[in-house]
Amino acid sequence: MSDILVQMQKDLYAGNFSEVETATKTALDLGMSAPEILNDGLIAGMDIVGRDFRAGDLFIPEVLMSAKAMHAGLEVLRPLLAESGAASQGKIVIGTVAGDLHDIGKNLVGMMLEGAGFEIIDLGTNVTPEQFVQAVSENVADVVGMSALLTTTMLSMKSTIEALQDAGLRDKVKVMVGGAPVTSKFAEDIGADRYAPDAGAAVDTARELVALK
Ligand code: B1M
Repeated sequence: MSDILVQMQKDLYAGNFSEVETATKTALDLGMSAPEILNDGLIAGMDIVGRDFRAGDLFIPEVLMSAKAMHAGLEVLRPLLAESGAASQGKIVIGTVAGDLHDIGKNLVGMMLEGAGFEIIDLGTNVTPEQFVQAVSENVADVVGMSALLTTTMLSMKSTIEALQDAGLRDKVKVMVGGAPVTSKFAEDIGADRYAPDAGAAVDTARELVALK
């Protein structure tokens, strides 16, 4: 792997956000593609952070600094990942479920969907079932996408699907779920239409869901 990506991973780990931002720009100048920098630099760096967080070698303030550094790199890549001249492919309401503040994966999914030509209504993090329902109704969304990173918060996906049912909207909107603890079995169990394991798959899945409407 190139030295710049190795250094980017180290800077991300250390939370050096301006260095990560600069390295992302430099890697682009060197001719690397946005997906290569994303996967082999930023996501690979965050995987190491996740491993050491789990092992108790890193603590929340340090992980927050790494997340800030990841955001700095993602912002540089955003226009490239979101590059597309295509007409709107459909409207997607997206958010991280109630009680959950993890937004890096959700943001990445949003950027990739935007790049594929979807109109994105991003509700942010800690989104309650009621907020999802209101946004789906107001925007007449084709798909609602929910992200969860915690085993405790993924249950809110089920509550949201129930709230959509109660509001009479379930047969009008497709439901896509994702996030590290989510599986296709879980998606099926809670009555979601699809599970997408990563941001690339989310694009294909969203296309498939819109075609089914
Ligand atoms: Co937290 N955290 N965290 N954390 N954190 C995890 C998730 C954890 C696995 C770490 C660990 O123990 N190894 C663990 C969860 C354990 C569990 O429930 N099984 C954990 C924990 C426990 C916690 C706290 C409870 C810690 C505490 O307070 N004691 C706390 C909870 C706060 C809350 O949300 N209420 C907490 C807090 C935090 C920070 C705030 C410090 C920070 C978040 C900052 C931010 O997001 N702005 C943070 C971080 C950064 C992580 C790790 C290290 C990295 C997550 C990440 O951004 N990954 C994470 C460990 C890990 O996952 N390796 C961890 C990179 C991102 C690109 O991947 O989000 O998986 P990911 O997204 C992927 C796919 O999952 C998928 O596509 C994305 C791109 O390919 N995807 C979708 C995601 N959403 C999708 C939606 C779709 C489709 C695909 O359709 C709609």
